[in-house]
Amino acid sequence: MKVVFLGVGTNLGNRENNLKEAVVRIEEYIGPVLKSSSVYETEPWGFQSGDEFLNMVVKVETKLIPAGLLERILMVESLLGRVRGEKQYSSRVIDIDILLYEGMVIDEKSLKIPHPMMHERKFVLVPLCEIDPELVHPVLKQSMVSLLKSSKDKSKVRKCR
Ligand code: PH2
Ligand code: MG
Ligand code: MG
Repeated sequence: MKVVFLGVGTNLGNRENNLKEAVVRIEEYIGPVLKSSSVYETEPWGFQSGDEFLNMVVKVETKLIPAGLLERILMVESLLGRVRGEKQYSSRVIDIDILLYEGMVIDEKSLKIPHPMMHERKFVLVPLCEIDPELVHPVLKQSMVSLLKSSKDKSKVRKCR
């Protein structure tokens, strides 16, 4: 069994419901959720939109290898109604990202682990710190709490439940 951290985000439709549905489908298709963070309302990062996000992080146990995990994530995203456009960033009903997979480092075109931008994003670091502040980034060799302290991200991240 492997332990993975997934970032979950939504800024369209019934956001609370989208998160709940995502967690149910993660348990069904990926593995048991060992821990989940609070839900945070966060400003769109990297693009302009009036639709704020709800973000959370879950710690999941899984038998899946990284490629299989990615496949299941894409399946769960489309099950929840995700349609992918051409733009790099746009509003979406659900986004599930692999943040960390054990201490593994993968740098392939279709799959990069750790998530290449996780350390720059408060909407990831704040919930990660809530679950496991001492968790060490396998490339940067710094804990989540130290990454958060040195983060330059000024965007708003507010705990809502
Ligand atoms: N996801 C993005 C781009 N920007 N901003 C926030 N606040 N939350 C997200 O989940 C998010 C984002 C790309 O996946
Ligand atoms: Mg994302
Ligand atoms: Mg994604």
